[in-house]
Amino acid sequence: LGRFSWDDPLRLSDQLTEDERMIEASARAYAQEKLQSRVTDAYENEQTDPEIFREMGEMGLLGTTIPEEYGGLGGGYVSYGLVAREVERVDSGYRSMMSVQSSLVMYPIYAYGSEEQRQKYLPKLASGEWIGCFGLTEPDAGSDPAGMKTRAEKTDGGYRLTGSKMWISNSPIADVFVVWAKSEAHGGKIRGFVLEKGTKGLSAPKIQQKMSLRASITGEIVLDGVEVGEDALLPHVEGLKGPFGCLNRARYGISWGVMGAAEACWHAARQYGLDRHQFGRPLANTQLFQLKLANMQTEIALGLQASLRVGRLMDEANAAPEMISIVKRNNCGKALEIARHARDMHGGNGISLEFQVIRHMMNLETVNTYEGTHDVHALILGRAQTGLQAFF
Ligand code: TGC
Ligand code: FAD
Repeated sequence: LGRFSWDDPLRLSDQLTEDERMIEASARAYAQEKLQSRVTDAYENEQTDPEIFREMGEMGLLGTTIPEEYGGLGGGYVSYGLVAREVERVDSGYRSMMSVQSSLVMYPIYAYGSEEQRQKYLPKLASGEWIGCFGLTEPDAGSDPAGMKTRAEKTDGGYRLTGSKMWISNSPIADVFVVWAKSEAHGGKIRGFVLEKGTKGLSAPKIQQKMSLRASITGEIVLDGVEVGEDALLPHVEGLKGPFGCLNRARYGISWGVMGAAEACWHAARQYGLDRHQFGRPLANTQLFQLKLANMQTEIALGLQASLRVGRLMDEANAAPEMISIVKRNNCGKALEIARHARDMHGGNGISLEFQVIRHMMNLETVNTYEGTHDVHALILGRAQTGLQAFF
């Protein structure tokens, strides 16, 4: 008979390669030693430390899947997922900072950029010297990005961009802006542009009073007739498949990340139940408490197996976007439910930042919404099995 570990019930760690285990261990060490100690203050005071990008860069946590010649790690998608899980075990906001940089900024420059763009931007993004952001969502175009109003007009030798982007992670501290706009010169098709901080007409005001993801700064991107050269255009993609190609990777990473947040909540609830006594016995000695722990353990073990399967298929270049919708939707929804139960199992203490679980719970509200809401992914999966489009 095989052994059973309560915290790795299906023995995920046996399914990893030696390299993957090493990347996992170094991401865990960094996250626990450097991030865990500052997260409560960062969340309470709504502060994002840009130094974190440099630290992650030094640890090789940015651009995990980007080839080494551009400063990346040259690793696979399972490694990327493991990094996301370790960082989000501490905070979804820190994982957001990492995944925007890796999947939404470095990936499109690598996959759709010219050789000059790759050389210019990727090494500095990999080291964390430059911070990137990704502007797709607009005030009136969230779940329906095809409805974007931002446009690029042709000028002599380049483009003029006008419009605004909303809810953009990292934007107020970003050096590099990957922005999607409808380009008149390309028949109104959506094209990607790489903009730089300091360009006239480009600003990125911070969004205040967020009650979720407070350790990760979020802002707008205002494009007030921003003039750029031809070299700002990402030459190798057009249409919505450009941003969606990036989102596939970020959504996949999120499916691992949220399992890290869920594990943190589960472990905290278990420990609290062992330590806290009511009615003359530990809370963990009650049937209801154990039922909730068993549910958490089961959902996390299954969710991780599903993400591992999709990751292996991504490494074979054989994963379909619908598979990613399954794991993004399931794992976010389950992680949020687990965080809410963990909050309840902590009683009154559960509402204090000191006990961590309410922070994860609040964060997971965002993660369940961004990168395609829980319901939008249901509609993607509904369309794939009925052939019927139910978005409109
Ligand atoms: P639809 O007609 O389905 O597709 C239009 C074109 O796009 C292609 N496509 C994809 N390509 C690659 N991967 C995918 N997953 C793709 N999905 C669609 C499709 O083949 C087609 O190509 P072509 O060549 O035929 O034109 O598009 P639709 O307008 O009907 O879209 C429907 C819907 C709802 C699926 C889609 O718009 C959607 O997923 N909405 C959600 C929007 C979203 O996820 N936004 C995320 C913004 S970024 C963000 O949240 C970052 S947070 C990061 C952080 O802080 O961690
Ligand atoms: P809406 O699209 O208005 O949806 C509102 C509700 O209506 C949801 O429940 C949704 O499921 C539902 N709904 C929508 N359409 C349908 C339909 N057809 N049928 C049934 N129900 C429907 N975007 C970026 O581009 N870059 C970023 O870096 C980024 N970072 C973010 C960071 C944070 C903290 C947050 C909160 C968001 C971020 N986003 C980013 C934006 C995010 O992707 C959007 O919020 C998300 O796609 C949902 O869009 P929306 O907010 O406009 O909601």
